Amino acid sequence: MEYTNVMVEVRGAVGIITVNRPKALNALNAETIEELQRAFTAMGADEALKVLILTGAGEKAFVAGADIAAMRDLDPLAARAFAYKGQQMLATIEAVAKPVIAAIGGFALGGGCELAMACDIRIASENAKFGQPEVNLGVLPGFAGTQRLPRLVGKGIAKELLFTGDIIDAQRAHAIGLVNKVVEPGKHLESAMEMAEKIAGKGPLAVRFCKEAVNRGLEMDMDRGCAYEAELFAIAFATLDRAEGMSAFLEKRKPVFQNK
Ligand code: DAK
Repeated sequence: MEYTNVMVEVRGAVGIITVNRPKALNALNAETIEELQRAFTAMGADEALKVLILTGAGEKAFVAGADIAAMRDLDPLAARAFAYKGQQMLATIEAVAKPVIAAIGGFALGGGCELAMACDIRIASENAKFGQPEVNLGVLPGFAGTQRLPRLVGKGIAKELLFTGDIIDAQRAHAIGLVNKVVEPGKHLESAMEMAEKIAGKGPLAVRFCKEAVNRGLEMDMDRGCAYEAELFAIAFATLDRAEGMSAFLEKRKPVFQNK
């Protein structure tokens, strides 16, 4: 598959997707969004891949936001098409049936912060910076930042960041729960790989059901969420991997999961 703004790489059971426009700090134009959509759809459907990592090329940025130069002259209809493209791409990341880890070095601003929030887990380098600076441009976040940020960090802190447009460092992002882990400068991809390989060794269907249970369950009340979990638990009992996992434990050996 041909890509211009994105690079894809496979390392064992891990697929790495890199936004590759370092001269524009990996800002998202329509072509990049469309290529990310294709890359996540293709790697999401590849059964050999158990975990995906999303990162940005160069040392300065994960993604510095939507491409302001490309957005400036959009008419309302083109802006709507751009919004749909972006929303569809983030929905694809969220729905892909395997974990997606964002490995963040440098700026994750605006659409870049929203992209990171659509991933399941965020690992940041100490030099990473986060923010929703859209109010500086006279707009509000358009890739669901007003929805995902409060769900991750709570209403009060989300409003502070949205209203002020402040840019925060990796330590504060960690303290408020925006990122899972902060690592030495430049080690974000390595650390994401380590976590990806650990997850790739687990029962892939069980991991997939965990992602589905958390994502869907959070849209439900507690009773329905628990009922949904019970349904997925029942389905897990129909898998070969469940039988293998339990037998391996009782036989004191490592399980060999088949994704079946
Ligand atoms: N778009 C386009 N180009 C960008 C960019 C961006 N977001 N961010 C940086 N660049 C470009 C710069 O123009 C510069 O290009 P050249 O001048 O070299 O050609 C190059 O990258 C290097 O940037 P700087 O020279 O500015 O580097 P500095 O280290 O001085 O500053 C910075 C780094 C990240 C603080 C600064 O570049 C900056 O403030 N960038 C803008 C950050 C920002 O405001 N991001 C939010 C963008 S708004 C929507 C959905 C989503 C969105 C909107 C609508 N719909 C549903 C319709 C999302 C909106 C956003 O993300």
